[in-house]
Amino acid sequence: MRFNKCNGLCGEVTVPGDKSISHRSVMFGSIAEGVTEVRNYLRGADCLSTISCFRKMGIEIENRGSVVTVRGRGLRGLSRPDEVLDCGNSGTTIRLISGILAAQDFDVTLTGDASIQRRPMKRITEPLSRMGASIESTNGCAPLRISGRRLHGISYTSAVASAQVKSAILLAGLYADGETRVTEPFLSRNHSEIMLSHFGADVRTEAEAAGPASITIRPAENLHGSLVEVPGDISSAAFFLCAGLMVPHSEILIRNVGINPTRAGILTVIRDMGGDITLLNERAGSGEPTADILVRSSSLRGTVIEGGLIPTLIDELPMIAAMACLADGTTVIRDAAELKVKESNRIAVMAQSLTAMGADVTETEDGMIIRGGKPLHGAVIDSHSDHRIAMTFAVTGLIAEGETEIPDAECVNISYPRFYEDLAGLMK
Ligand code: SPQ
Repeated sequence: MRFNKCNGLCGEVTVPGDKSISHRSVMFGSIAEGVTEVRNYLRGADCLSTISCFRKMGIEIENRGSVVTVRGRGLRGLSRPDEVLDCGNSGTTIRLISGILAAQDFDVTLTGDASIQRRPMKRITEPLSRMGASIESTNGCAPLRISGRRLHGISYTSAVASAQVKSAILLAGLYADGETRVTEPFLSRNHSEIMLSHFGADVRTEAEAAGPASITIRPAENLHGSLVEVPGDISSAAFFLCAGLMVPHSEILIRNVGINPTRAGILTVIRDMGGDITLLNERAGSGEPTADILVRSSSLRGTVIEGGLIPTLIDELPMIAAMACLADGTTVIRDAAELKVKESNRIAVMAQSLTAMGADVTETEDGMIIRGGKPLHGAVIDSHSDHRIAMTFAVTGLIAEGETEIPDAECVNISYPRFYEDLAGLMK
């Protein structure tokens, strides 16, 4: 796909449902009793992988339009799949399902695409093994061969603030003897805690402001199916937020965006950079706060992004890094080494690709230093089949001189199948 300089982006856009919340609604609905109705389910490839895995374990899941209905069979109601469970490109699917499968009374193998088979799984297999799980892996990566076992609660301190690690352990904790406690250096996205409570689990959080957080779960007798209204994904909205700020003469209203504070760090960064955004119509749905966001083109200044802010905007950092190229002054991103183990090494890919477009970017061990203000020019960008990289450069191509080409642009299907149509719909 090719992108050229644009004169302005104007109008309204409604981004698709939140990926993290969509995954969890089907997973938790499958092990709950009764029906879970999910509205605004994300129909991206990752969330379809989650549906496919649970169908293979005997769960009836209807998928009509944006409503998904899950007929849960209870904590012990999954059946042994006849085949390997393919999690596709989805880290959330493979890591969270592992926590559930560790406690079943059958054996199962989980795998995924080439990217998933490179991503680290020791971060979940190690704590789950401590709980009594039996998991074999190849050099700490997928495929994972899980033999269900009786589990016991543990108190675990995670080196990384990762919602996938935390959620895998909490899900195993539902089945364990005794309490399970996970401590993370900073609170990562808390959709599992919110939704598990909503489904009747006993989950408690103790979090220090900008410090460690501990989450405790008690074993459950059962969960009850529920209605889940999925807000729009702030990680998808991020591309329009930054596009609106970066492209001159723009004004975009982004409707129904989830603004859970554990996800909304990008709003803090935009304000720190002097960006013009306004939150309208703030409301709460299924425990997840939502708002419409109005964004206008702005002159931006550099900032420092670090510490406890990082987990609240981890997936937005590629887009933020590109936006920082336009800012006055230097932007420093640190404490973000986790970016190296996503769908691609997002530090290396961003530094190389932005440099190819003329930006002044230095790659560091745990982030980037971006000296803003250098004019950007078009380039051919290898997205490494990473949806967030492809969307970042589609937006960056709108402010560069000349043409930007993204050859494997269709990888946006992972989280935002209509992305290019929605972006084109805003062009003047
Ligand atoms: O699911 P996957 O592939 O890991 O997706 C990504 C993404 O960019 O969409 C990361 F590559 O999002 C993760 C996110 O980075 C989704 C997620 C979740 O739903 O729990 C949590 C974050 O990962 P982590 O490792 O920090 O928990």
